Amino acid sequence: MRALILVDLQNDFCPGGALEVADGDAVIPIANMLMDKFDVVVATQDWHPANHSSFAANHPWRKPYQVIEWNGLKQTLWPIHCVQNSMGALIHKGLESRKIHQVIPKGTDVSIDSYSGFFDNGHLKMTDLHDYLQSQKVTKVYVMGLATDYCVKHTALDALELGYEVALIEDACRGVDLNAGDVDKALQEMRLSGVKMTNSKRLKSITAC
Ligand code: VGL
Ligand code: ZN
Repeated sequence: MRALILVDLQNDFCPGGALEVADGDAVIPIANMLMDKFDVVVATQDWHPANHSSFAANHPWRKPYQVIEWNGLKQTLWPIHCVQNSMGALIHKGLESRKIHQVIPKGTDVSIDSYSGFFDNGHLKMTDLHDYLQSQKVTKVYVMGLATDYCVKHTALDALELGYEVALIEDACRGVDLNAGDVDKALQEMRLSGVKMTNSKRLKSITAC
């Protein structure tokens, strides 16, 4: 079985949101077009408690986008985003969300961030995503969403590590590019690790992926 993984298609990552990704909402119609073509559709949802350690506001004297060491891990500090039950955390209203079979919350633990849909950033705990995909007999995952250089990249790399065949739908991702070149670097890293690159045009022409 093949699964489409929609990464963090949430208001806060779209234009006007707290951690907006340039042109982030442009991938929503692509997701809508692709969902019917997959056996399984899952969506990850960044879902932080208000006191989350990835928020600069929760660290005295720190500003967004500074990098600190936190519990032995490098942590980029972010503006407050995707707080549980807030508007910003909602899946973008343009997404045909009834076609999503399973939503996977992540980043729920105060003390550790979780870019990947599978593991937290320390690879200490798993979300339910792997179990769910296993229960659906998924062997290949197609990854798309926000942001290319953070949650998309880590989700794709962890999927590889867990033994899935992984394809990135390149035109259906947008990145933060905090430092110019970050997105290109992320794409390169994925490619070198074994993630196959594809695009929505190619997938559109086939009835079932
Ligand atoms: C993300 C930064 C912080 C993402 C989530 O979805 O890529 N980036 N939280
Ligand atoms: Zn986050």
